[in-house]
Amino acid sequence: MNAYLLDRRFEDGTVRLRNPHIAEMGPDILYHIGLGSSSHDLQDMFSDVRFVCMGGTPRRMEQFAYYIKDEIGYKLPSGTTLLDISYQSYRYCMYKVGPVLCFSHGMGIPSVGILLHEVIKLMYHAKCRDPVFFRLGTCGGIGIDGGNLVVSESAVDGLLRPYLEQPVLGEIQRRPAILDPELASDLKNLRSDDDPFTVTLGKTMCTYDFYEGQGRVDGAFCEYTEADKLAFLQKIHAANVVNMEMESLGFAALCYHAGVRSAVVCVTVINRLQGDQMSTPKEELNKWQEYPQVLVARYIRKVMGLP
Ligand code: R2B
Repeated sequence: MNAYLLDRRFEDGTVRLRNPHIAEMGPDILYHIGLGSSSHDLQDMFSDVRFVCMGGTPRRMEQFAYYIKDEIGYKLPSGTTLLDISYQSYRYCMYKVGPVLCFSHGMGIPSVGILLHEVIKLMYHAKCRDPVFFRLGTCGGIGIDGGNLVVSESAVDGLLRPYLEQPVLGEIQRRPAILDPELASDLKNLRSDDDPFTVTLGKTMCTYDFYEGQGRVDGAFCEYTEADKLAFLQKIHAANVVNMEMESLGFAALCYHAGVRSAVVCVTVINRLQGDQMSTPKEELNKWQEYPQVLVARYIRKVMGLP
């Protein structure tokens, strides 16, 4: 078994829930994704899922669902379109394309965390085997120009600490934010020489805020200088931080705790050593946001044995 997983899941690859209450409970309502263990036959609907792909916005993830459909040659019955399975929740979107589940996760650790609790339980109820989770996102590069990919080798918080902290019952709970190193290196190796992007493997700083939390000087408030900001960015760059975003710490910590292999692939939309403002034209940004999808689709095709 993959060393990263240790004994956190069952021998047959199904998800071992680290919550004794769920088995004792009656129906389990997956409130934010509009599903439930008694209202839906989750095993029938989802047991074939092998890849769970998440990204910030519903539009991008709908687009990814159609892209992966073509990439894996998944045929929809004629005259039909993909349906947002979670449309009743009005929180996250969710599309199923054969063995691939696509979700939007919103912005920040709390949003991705709520989704992960419910998707991990979904994997458990559906008895999915060996699911692999991906976050496909955007980020600020540290020393990397816009339009390039970063595959996170690990996630750290704004103090360079490699774990997720949150108060639970009045005490601080700490969970290590560990990503699967083998998966990260497989993804990096899938870059081809014709690609318009580079792929860097490195540490990702995950923050609780986009403005002051990432040392920007263009928020509504700022109590430091441009020089202070650059000194901080250079300091974290020297500690091998190559990008900044707002979900990887929660994503890595919860997937690792659940015994689910996971990877974070983000496209840089700005080089933070050169500025803060997002001035790249929309069309170019849209093009760049397809790059994580290209790499993850290649991985999925490879695992599925597609040419
Ligand atoms: C990247 O982009 C969003 C902020 O604009 C946030 O979700 C992130 O991590």
